[in-house]
Amino acid sequence: MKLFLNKASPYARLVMVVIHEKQLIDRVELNWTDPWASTPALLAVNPVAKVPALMTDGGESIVDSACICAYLDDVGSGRRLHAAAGDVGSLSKYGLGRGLIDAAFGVTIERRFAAAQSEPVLAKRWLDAVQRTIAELEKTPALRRATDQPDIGDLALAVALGYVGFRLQEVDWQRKAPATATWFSRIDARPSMRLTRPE
Ligand SMILES: N[C@@H](CCC(=O)N[C@@H](CS)C(=O)NCC(=O)O)C(=O)O
Repeated sequence: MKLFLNKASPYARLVMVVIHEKQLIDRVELNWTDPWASTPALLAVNPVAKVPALMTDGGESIVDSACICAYLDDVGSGRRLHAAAGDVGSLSKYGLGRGLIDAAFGVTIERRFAAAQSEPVLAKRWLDAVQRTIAELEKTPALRRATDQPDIGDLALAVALGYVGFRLQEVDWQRKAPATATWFSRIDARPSMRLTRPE
């Protein structure tokens, strides 16, 4: 398999975490790619010009981190990470984790590209979403139940929170959400998280 990714992308990081959790690292060739450069190699796999994008051994491309994670869960080994039918709790966490990644990434991109001097409207909106989501995590213990067997929802939330700490330091989320920070630090100590720190 070939994975197109970059080092800062939280979407690509979630895919890498799943690759490690499913013991697939030796089966994946990593293609470090700047999606904004829209290279022909990336466009050949993903016309949307985004990372992550996966080319399977059979030559089929799978784009979007959620779809790639679902595929890797099927072809990897070990414990299943995606929710069993009817596991609403896992889907709740997964959706919230993905939403938090979207919001934090949206703020980062809006800030990078907006021409205006003042705080851009979209960045303000998405920053509010980041803060609301972290407050929700903090007041909902069921979303951060201690576990040494994290599922895809736990991993997505942890990656999202790692990205907020990496790109939106002014949010200072660990001080505002101490219970969530304690939960996060346990998951963040896993090899899959340590091996995929954003830079
Ligand atoms: N929904 C996609 C989002 C992927 C995404 O937005 N990736 C960013 C990098 S973090 C990207 O490639 N952006 C380039 C662009 O938006 O044109 C996923 O889950 O994989």
